[in-house]
Amino acid sequence: QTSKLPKDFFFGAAMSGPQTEGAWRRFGKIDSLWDTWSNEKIEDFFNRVGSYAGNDFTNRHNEDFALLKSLGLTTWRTSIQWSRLMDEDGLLNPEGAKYYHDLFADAHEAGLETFVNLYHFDMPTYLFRRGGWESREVIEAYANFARTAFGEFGQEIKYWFTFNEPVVEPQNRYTNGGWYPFHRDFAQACRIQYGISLAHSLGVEAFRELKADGTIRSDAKIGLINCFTPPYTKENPSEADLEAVRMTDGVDNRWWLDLVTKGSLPQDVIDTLSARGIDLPVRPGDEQILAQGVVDWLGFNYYHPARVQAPEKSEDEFGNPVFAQEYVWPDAVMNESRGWEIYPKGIYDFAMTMKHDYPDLEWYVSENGIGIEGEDASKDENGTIQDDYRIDFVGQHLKWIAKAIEDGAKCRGYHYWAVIDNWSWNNAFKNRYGFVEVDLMDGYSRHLKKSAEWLRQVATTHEVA
Ligand code: BGP
Repeated sequence: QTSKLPKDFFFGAAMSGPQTEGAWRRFGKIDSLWDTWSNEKIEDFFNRVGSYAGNDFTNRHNEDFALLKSLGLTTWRTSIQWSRLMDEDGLLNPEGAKYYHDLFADAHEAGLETFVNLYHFDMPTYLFRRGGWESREVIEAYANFARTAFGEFGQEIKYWFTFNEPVVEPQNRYTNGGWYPFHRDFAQACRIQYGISLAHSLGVEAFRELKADGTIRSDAKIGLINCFTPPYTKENPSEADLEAVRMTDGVDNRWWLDLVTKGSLPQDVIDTLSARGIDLPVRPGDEQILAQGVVDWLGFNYYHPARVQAPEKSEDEFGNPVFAQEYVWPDAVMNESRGWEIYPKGIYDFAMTMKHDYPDLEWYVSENGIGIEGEDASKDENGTIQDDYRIDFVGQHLKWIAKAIEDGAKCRGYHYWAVIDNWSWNNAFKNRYGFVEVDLMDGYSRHLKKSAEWLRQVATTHEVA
């Protein structure tokens, strides 16, 4: 049965500066943590695979904008790299500013509305060395960066976001230790999550001030993007399983949802952390700062659900408290390339939670996508990648979104990650997400995959067969 999406529902492409731009140390760019970390991986450095090169977007952005347009998309999101817009003295880098003015003008010219996010895991390295999100100086530096960006692009850009997935950086850097500097320290992850919450709120405060004095256009909106992973548990859960759900939901979702709707953090989560010896570095005046964090709308990145149950051990081998343990649902359909469960209904469940708990808040799906390894092997005689699984994946998610909207969800649009293959944090170019292939062996040239024509149909008709 064909599902229909509203006429004013927008389709677009999600991207980030560090994963696409490349142009390392050009236009006055200083290093972000990704540049520094990739530097340590000598092979990638010499092959120019990393945040150095992204997907060659800086050199090809006009071609890419034309491609997005030809696929029926009307919007796109990128991030302004802090390390490109600002210098080490915290002052505007004029070359970086010109870089983004030109980029946004070209997008506009191509007929695309630009959404701007201010932070996509890309801390400037010198600020990381000064304590990162645990340092008040760095939090202030972010507020200064946000204020500078609003001042510079406030008339050009309508849709702003303070952060992409603020929960992921503390998790990947410190809870799981999978990203530089590869430590596992849950208390530190919590302190960082708290620091980002303050930075977000100061960013929103600056936005409101500059909108009130006319620096920012009057129709502009500020939001936050997060991966609000809905947690599920076993059938007939025990008290302890439900407790695992409460804390997973509390730290990953409610923390941010409360911040952006109420201007405060969930007390039950703070109390539970405190009972386990984790106290947030709260200072007098913080409550007033967090109260500024209320946004106009939200972005929701959705890739997979969380399946959690009571942990077997209450501490890991490093002495960190453990509140929940992940498990594989017996009926799970997996994307083996990424190790993520495919569960399209999760998008609907989140939509219904939003409708119920935060009924006034508008939102859009700011990322959703499937990254597959070894797509090359499926090329037909014309060299076109046969990615039917992508059609299936996106189609199913869009159908659940259509149903959610019918049932009253305030979901306004959909951005796919990543319409054009790009560089990824841990996996470089191993898993490919695009409707458009990037051929690394041929100077990053672009080629449509089979699914591109399908996307064009859907985005132009707003119908999903
Ligand atoms: C999201 C990030 C993106 C992107 C995506 C896919 O969490 O916002 O930056 O990378 O996940 O994940 P990955 O590249 O790790 O496969």
